[in-house]
Amino acid sequence: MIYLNHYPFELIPLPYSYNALEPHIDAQTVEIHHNRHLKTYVDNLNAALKPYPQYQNMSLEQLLLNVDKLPSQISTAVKNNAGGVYNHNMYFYTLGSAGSQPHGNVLNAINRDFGSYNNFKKEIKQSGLDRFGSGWAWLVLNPNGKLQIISTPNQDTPLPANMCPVLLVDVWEHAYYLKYKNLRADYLDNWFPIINWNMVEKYYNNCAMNQ
Ligand code: MN3
Repeated sequence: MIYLNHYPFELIPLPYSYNALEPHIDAQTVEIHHNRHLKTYVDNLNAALKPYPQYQNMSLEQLLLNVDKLPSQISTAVKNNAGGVYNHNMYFYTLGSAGSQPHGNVLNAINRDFGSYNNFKKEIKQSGLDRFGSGWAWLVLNPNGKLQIISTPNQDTPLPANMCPVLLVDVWEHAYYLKYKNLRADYLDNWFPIINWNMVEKYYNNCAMNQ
C-alpha cells in the first residue's frame, strides 16, 4: 500500500467518496467508520508508540507479529489498535462502487477450494453470522496454499496464525447498525455487491507469491 507503514501512522484517505457505497452502506456509516472509528485506532496506536522510538520503524504487520515481545505497558494497546488500523485499511481498500465481479486467480482458487463462488459466499456469510459479539470474517490463504474462511474476535488478525489475508468483512455493529440495525445477515448480503475484486485479486496474488 502507498501510505506510510510505520509510526506515525496516518488515517488513509478512502479511494472513493463517503456515498460511493450507497445504497449498500450509507454515507453516514462510512464517514463515522472511517473518520471516527479508524481515526481513533490510528491516534491510539501512535499514542502507545510515542514514548518508544525503538518500535517506531516497525510496520503494522511487524507490530502484530511481535506483540508478545513488546513491553507489557503497551502490548494490549498495540494489539488492539494496530489490529484496528490493519483490518480497517484492508476493509476499506477492498470495497468500492457496486459492479465488480470476481475474476482472475482468486476466482480460480475460490472455485478450486470452495467448489463455487456461491459456496464461498454462503461460508463467509455464515462465519460472519457465527461471530459472537464483535469481530471479523476473513478469506485467507493458509500455509498449505488453500483458501479458507476464518473469523477473529475484536481487532485480532490472522497474521499470528500464519494465515495471509485476502478479503475480510467487519461485523462489529458500528459497521452496519445505522442502516441495518440488528440485521447482520442483511448487511452481509449487501456487502458482496460492493467488494472490489481488483483489490482482492491483488491481495490474493501477494499471498500466493509469498508462500
Ligand atoms: Mn469497524
